[in-house]
Amino acid sequence: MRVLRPFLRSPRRIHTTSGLDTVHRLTEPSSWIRPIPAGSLDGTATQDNTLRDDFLLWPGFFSLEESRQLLAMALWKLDRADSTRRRRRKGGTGTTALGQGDGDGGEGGLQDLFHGEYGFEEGHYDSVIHHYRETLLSSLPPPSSAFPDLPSLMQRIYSILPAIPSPTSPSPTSPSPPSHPRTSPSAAPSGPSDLPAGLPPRNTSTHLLHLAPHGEILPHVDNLDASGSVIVGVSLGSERVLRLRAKGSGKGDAPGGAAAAATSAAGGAGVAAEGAKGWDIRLPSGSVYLQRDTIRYGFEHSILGYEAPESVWDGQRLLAGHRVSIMVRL
Ligand SMILES: O=C(O)CCC(=O)C(=O)O
Repeated sequence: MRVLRPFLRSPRRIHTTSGLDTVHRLTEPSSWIRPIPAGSLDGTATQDNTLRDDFLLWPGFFSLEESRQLLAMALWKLDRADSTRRRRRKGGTGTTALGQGDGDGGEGGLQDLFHGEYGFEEGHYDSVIHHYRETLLSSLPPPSSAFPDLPSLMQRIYSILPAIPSPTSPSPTSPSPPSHPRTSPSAAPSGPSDLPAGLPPRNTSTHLLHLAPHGEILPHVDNLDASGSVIVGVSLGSERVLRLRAKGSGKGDAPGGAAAAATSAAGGAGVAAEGAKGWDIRLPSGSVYLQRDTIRYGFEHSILGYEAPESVWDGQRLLAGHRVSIMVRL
């Protein structure tokens, strides 16, 4: 039996008056979601109603001002974990030029918050993710005028998590600390669920991920040992395309976890694999998506590079720029 999900009945579901805050689904027509191959409406399992709630998108979950606060907090945290920026601060050699890529992204892209050079990880040939910085968010920064509403904004993100992990979640009570969602071990927080507003609920982990304008994330399934059946992503900064592709439907795919997916993705995430079935999802700044169960385990997800043919939407190429995601895993 499926668990009753609080986000379906929560009054917090509606946050703005823009109309973008309504939830979009893979199973319903949406200007933010397009099936692959292009024009197909029967990609693998669109008619399968179990997918109805296994991917949800709120294109306008956060307003521009709210997104600005979240991004300011995320960059503050990421900069503190970025040893190259720490070194530069000490030496006083910081620069105010846009980081690698000179993205624009318009006002909604919040590119004015990105300053100087960043210590991006290149990612090795067999890595899933390229040109990024990442850190765990285990505590909120001290109060600041740059993000006065931070606790309540974080609380809104956590409020869309289901209260109880789905029965399909693998070993949620594993005694060992969870490993990194993609690869290496990490110490994820695991506090009581009645923590003060804005702190991560029990058994969740929250990561901040800064993708450079020239970065991309190749198709993968998150590490099965590192998190359960629900993944929530908040997008801040420049727009990107999220691709969901049925596992094994791409050319050369092998069934398996992230490692197999990463290997099969070596040809590049930007190109639609022959025979791939799934969806491309446009992620504007301030949007929030949730993937769970069938989509979390049966589909690979990737963030396409800007040069990919599919990073064109309604005939216009997305403007390249920096993007930060807040990834919450339950
Ligand atoms: O940034 C995103 O939306 C996706 C991140 C991702 O795929 C990951 O962290 O494994």
